[in-house]
Amino acid sequence: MTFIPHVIDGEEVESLDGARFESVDPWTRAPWAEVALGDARDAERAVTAARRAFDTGPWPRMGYAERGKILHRLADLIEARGGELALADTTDMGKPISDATAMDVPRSAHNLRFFADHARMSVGDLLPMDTGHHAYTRFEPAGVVVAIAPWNFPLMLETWKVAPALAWGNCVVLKPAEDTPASAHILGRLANEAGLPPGVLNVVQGYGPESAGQALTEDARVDRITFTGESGTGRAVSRAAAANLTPVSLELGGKGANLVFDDADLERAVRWSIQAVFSNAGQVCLAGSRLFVQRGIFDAFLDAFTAAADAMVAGDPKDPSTKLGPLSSEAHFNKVREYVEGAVGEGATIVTGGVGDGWVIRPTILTGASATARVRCEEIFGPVVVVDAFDSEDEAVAAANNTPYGLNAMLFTENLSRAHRVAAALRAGTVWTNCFFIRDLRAPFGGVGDSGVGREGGNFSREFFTEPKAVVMEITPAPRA
Ligand code: TXE
Repeated sequence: MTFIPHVIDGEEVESLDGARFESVDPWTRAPWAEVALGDARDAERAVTAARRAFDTGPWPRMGYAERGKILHRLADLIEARGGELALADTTDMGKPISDATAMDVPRSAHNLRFFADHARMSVGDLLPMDTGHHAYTRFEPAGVVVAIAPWNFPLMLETWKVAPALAWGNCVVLKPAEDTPASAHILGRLANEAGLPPGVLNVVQGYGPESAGQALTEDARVDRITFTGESGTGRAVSRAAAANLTPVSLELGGKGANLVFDDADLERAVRWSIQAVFSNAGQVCLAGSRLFVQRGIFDAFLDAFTAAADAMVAGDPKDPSTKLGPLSSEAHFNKVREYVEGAVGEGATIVTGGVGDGWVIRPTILTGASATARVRCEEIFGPVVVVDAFDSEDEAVAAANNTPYGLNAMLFTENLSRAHRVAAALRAGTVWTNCFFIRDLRAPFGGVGDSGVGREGGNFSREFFTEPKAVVMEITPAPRA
């Protein structure tokens, strides 16, 4: 069986106590790899390596251009090894290989290229003062960054965190989710090959609570923690970080609203709405899992939406024609299945969907769910959508905002004023109008309420991963002649 080690201080290593765990392929439902099971001592070893690399190594002292060259080389290697990386994520968590190849891998390379260039071209403020002084800003690396990643977009979210941290001169300890160790390990290996000095990017495998993940959040030598995962876990990470006053960036769960108005382009609204809730088998924090459709087009929309959902090819994620794979693990499959099976008792009608082969849940569309139904209120993280009709714009906005989450929302309309009005009224970190998932990496990304704390992307990543320093200078007046 394949063995997946840690990558610490430039070396591929076992856990100190030699412990291992198995990674299960959710399609075959059989273990496919043995993984080093990191604990607090392995986490401690990785932070020590990162600390040394930061305090005494060349990485934070290099110019942006030189660092950028190495990060671009890493992006080249990601592209060259795209097939292996895509297969790693597909085998670990069941995402369709076509998505991993067309989306996750190119976006991961792009994350590195974008942040390498962004850091190099970034400009700070220069503030001429009336008092005869001037002030300017230096963006100095924060130090040791811990990046804790989830399993739904393994490589893509890991690079989203690692790239800006490295580009700004930090040294990183990455802990991938226990369900998806493989692509992070390859990333660690490629980082060595690209020429990152030892200790600059360390990958510690293992679990979160009372294990490697938690130990990383409690280590006082860590300067920043960036986390993506469940909102409850975000609270635990935040509590641990507070003990050391370590700044955190938290990207948490969501229950995205998708508003389709009468005047929407129906074909476009259906196409994006399908993508929004069924891509990656709905295991997307941004999923548009609450769909509100204006009454005038409700029936026409629901017919077209249901037909498109039924047409999604479900099955073996390694088959390039598959659009919907299994859920990431047995535990997660059981959790989503319980939501679907419980929905009817909560007043819902299952328009289409239900349990498929193995750990597959087919695209599931529910109508009529009660106001307090769990399927309406909780993040399911599966291919399940609750659909409701609405009459007025105000009613739709109020319904969309009726959630503790606020990661993102979508709206479909051809009315320009309404598009801007509703985008402004929605309580969310990102609003997509007539599209979904399109990102400019300069834009802020993050959520309000239970969806997170802070923003990343472009200058927002710069603020988080650096210690901005103000330098104030007095300009001596010219001596009198
Ligand atoms: O997430 P966790 P899980 C949601 C989704 C899913 C649920 C559970 O609803 O069903 O969360 O998924 C590490 N200290 N999302 O269990 O537990 C853990 O090892 C430090 C939403 O995978 O949040 C992993 O690396 N680290 C989501 C990472 O945190 C800890 C993406 C995420 O795990 C830790 C994934 C601790 N105390 C799931 N506990 C999104 N918003 O994108 C866990 N970890």
